[in-house]
Amino acid sequence: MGNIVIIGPRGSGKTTFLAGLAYWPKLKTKIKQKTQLNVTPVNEDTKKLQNMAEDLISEGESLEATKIPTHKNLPVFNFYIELNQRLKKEPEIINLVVKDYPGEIFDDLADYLSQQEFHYGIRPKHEEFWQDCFLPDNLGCLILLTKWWGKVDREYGKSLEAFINLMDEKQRTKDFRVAVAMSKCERGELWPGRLEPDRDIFQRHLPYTKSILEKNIPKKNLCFYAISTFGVLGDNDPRPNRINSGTKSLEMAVLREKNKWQPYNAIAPLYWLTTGKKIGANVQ
Ligand SMILES: Nc1nc2c(ncn2[C@@H]2O[C@H](COP(=O)(O)OP(=O)(O)O)[C@@H](O)[C@H]2O)c(=O)[nH]1
Ligand SMILES: [Mg+2]
Repeated sequence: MGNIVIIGPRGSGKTTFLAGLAYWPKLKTKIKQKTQLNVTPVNEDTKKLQNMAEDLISEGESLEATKIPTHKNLPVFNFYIELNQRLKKEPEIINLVVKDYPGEIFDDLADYLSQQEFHYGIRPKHEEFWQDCFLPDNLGCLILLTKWWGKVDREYGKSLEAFINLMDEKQRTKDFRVAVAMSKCERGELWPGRLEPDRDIFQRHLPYTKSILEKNIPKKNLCFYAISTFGVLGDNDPRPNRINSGTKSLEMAVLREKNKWQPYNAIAPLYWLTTGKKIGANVQ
């Protein structure tokens, strides 16, 4: 069993990412026919997510509760994943258990750092989530980041510094895997950098954030990814499979062509977080 959590700012695509995974068995595209992957939603929360996936992805609906639930009544998503890799006779099984933390948990990290610097002893907001996050049976977390311009490098860096302090305090610095992903990487400025996100996305656009992570997390426990739940229109058609919905905010988008839907790189970060082994983005 691999337990992980997903954190990231509000609107970074966390819930949509999980909805994409839950929807995988229902996906009817060419790519699905040559799939190496079987994903089965196991428990009620995950089946509910699967039922809502189409609305979440095509209509841009939000699953998030208006009020932050406590960590005890957060939905827990459980996926049974079979991965058929070439040259291997038996499929590899991953029993993934994921919690999708509300965006506020990440967004409030920066406040915690500034308070802590001035008033030693102040406990972070959402302490119970951080305790839950660093429980010993939790293998690691997927951090979804979504912006790359202006002051955001500083902001992300500060938030992650607070995150690292908490990880340290809970004595998980040595054995907690951290996968940091730029989400929605079908966006034109990011797509060419997806093959080496470490260098071409993070080093280039978020060097401060990257340096904070690299300074504090052992190399074997840190990995950078580019992912996109919506993906592009085809292997030879890099146009984003997305329409900006525009009604709510600039960051809101919906899927453009359902029958060409192919998420990009959903499995590699989950696989690494649960097994510590790397696979390519082409395993779909
Ligand atoms: N362009 C693009 N938009 C996405 C992608 N994934 C999610 N979104 C959009 O980002 C917005 C926020 O997504 P959501 O999953 O609710 O974010 P959360 O707050 O992190 O759970 C929604 O409008 C989604 O449709 C993606 O891969 N590409
Ligand atoms: Mg959400």
